[in-house]
Amino acid sequence: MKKLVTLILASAAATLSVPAMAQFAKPEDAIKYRQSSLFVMQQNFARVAAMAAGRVPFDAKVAAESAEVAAYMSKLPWAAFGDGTDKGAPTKAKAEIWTDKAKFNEYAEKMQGDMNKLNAAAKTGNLDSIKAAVGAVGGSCKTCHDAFRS
Ligand code: ASC
Repeated sequence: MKKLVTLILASAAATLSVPAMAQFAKPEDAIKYRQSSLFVMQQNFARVAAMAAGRVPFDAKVAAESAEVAAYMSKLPWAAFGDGTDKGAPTKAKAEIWTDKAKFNEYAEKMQGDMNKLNAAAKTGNLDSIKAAVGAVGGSCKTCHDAFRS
C-alpha cells in the first residue's frame, strides 16, 4: 500500500513538474522559445484587441480563433524561464524574474487566467464582453512588463 502511494505520488509529481522543468539544450534555445511563444500569443491577442478598439471590423469567427490560439500560447513561455536562462541571447528579461519568482509566477498565472476569460468571451461573440476581457489582458501584460521587462 505504501509502495503504491509512493508510486502514485511520484508519477503525479513527474506529470506536474515536467513542463515546469522543461529542459532546453542551451539558454539561447529557452530564450528563443519564450520569445517565440510570446510573439505568437501577442499577434493573436493584438488581432482581437484591434477589433475591440474598433480599429478593424469585428469578425466574430476570427476573434474566437485568435483568442483560442492566444490562450493556448499563454501557457508556453513560462517553462523557458529556468535558472541560467537570464542570458545567452538578446533578452529584455530582467534579473528580477529569477530573484522574485513568486511575483513573476503570480503575474504569469494572472495573465493566463485573463487570457482564458478572453477566450471564453470570444466564443460567445459578444463584443462588449470581449472589450472588457481585452482590457484585463492588456492590464496584466503591462503589470508584468513594468516589473520584469526592461
Ligand atoms: C499588446 C502588446 C503588449 C500588450 C500591452 C497591453 O498587444 O504587445 O505588450 O498588448 O501593450 O498594455
